[in-house]
Amino acid sequence: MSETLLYQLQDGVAHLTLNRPDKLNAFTDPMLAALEAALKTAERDPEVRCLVITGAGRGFSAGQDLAAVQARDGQGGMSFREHLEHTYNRVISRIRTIEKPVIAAVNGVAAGAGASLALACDLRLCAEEASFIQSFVGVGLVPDSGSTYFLPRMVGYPRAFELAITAERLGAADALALGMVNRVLPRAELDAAVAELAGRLAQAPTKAIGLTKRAMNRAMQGSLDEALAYEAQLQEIAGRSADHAEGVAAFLEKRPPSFSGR
Ligand code: LHQ
Repeated sequence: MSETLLYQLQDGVAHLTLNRPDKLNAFTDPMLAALEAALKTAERDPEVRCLVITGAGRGFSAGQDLAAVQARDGQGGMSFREHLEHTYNRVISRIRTIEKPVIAAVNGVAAGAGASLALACDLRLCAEEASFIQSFVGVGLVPDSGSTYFLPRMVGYPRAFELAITAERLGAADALALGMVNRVLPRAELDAAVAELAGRLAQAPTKAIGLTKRAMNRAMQGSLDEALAYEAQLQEIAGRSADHAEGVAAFLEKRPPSFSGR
């Protein structure tokens, strides 16, 4: 896909690897463009039924490449709003709207927009040496790329606010205790655990999982009444899928289901 973003499809799982290991996978514009393109490809490809995002080397991502920011400032400054709208926001929106599960395999530090990217994924499996830093305040910025949305919803307002204004480095075990991540594993076991989960999800009823994601995203935004009505609407669609019929048939026939993703 690009030098800075590797893309590999294997057994229904699209692997997206941020690939600037010497800079802890800090984001540059070409890398963000490649990430957006990769997400678009994965969304459109019916062979893809699960996505995994990870980082090459010892980091997940250190967020925006600050050298690139400085270089741009030297050329007369930049509009942060336009930059976010054209790059990060598109990536984050795509992760939330793609109706396939997205796993962040957090292999190391996730800082600034790198932390936001990890938080935007549906599931987070972390290495014991992984950590999360809301680094934005360290460079005089507001948390962006979705962190102000996801973090308070995950850990509650008081802790989220504290993390945002202190840029405290949160280790994997603490992130687990706060409910920010799903599992923490020794680094040597992370890849196998991610492969097992992704493989399982790639065999699961993709339609139902996609609609579950849509429903929960909607529920996080609206009222209970809206959530109940929207669940009913989406269940109407899921209820007509081949995988629903297969799941019911398999249960009644006392055999394991064979889901096709349709
Ligand atoms: C880096 C970076 C980096 C460049 C490590 N850039 N080189 C901002 C602006 C515009 C619009 C959009 O939104 C944003 C959002 C943001 O993401 S703001 C937050 C940006 N990120 C940060 O402030 C984090 C900066 N990095 C760090 O604090 C540390 O590197 C952490 C704590 C992540 C890791 O520390 P260490 O494990 O001690 O590694 P290191 O600092 O030695 O870094 C290794 C190399 O990576 C080093 O390069 P070098 O050539 O000296 O070996 C760093 O300069 C480079 N690097 N982060 N964001």
